[in-house]
Amino acid sequence: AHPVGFILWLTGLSGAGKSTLSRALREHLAPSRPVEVLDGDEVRTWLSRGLGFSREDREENVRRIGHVARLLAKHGVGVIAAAISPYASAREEVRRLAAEAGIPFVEVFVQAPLEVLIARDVKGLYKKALAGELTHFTGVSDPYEAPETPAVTVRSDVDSVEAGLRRVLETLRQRGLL
Ligand code: GGZ
Repeated sequence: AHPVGFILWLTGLSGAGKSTLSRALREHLAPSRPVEVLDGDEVRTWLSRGLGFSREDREENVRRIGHVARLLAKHGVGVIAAAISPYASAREEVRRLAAEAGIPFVEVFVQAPLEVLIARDVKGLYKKALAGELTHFTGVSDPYEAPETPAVTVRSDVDSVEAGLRRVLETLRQRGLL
């Protein structure tokens, strides 16, 4: 039978582990069903080329990701969206439009304390932001509105990728999406 499409929306700070968790989810799910990852970083090369990090541009980025996610999910794709998506209202808009289209929307909060992200700083962006060289950097010089009622929270500083993966899969299972 046709698989049920859904939107799994990963929100969290830069470096929190959204892309890593997305890849793990894709690898786990892809053998048995259509899956697509929409990663903010990658989306910004194509779909959202030219958009910056102002509130308006981030909202527009999130709106575009949400739109493509709906188009795919409508046809049975399990969509994994990974974007900082710092504004609760923008995430709620995606949720609302998904609901109106009858598409399950599952919000995942990929969480790690800012101190840990600053210490890791894989791309050196936090260092730049803290030095004042990057304005509007989420968590340092730009807001992040944590989800109040995510379907699931993954703590990337405490949980292994495996553990995070299991927790998200369990949530999908509980919702009858796997
Ligand atoms: C946040 C920024 C910024 C600023 C560049 N603020 O961890 P990364 O590096 O690889 O992914 C981040 C990405 C953020 O894009 P999103 O599309 O996820 O953001 S949003 O949902 O808010 O539209 C980060 C990098 O771009 N980056 N400048 N100022 N992250």
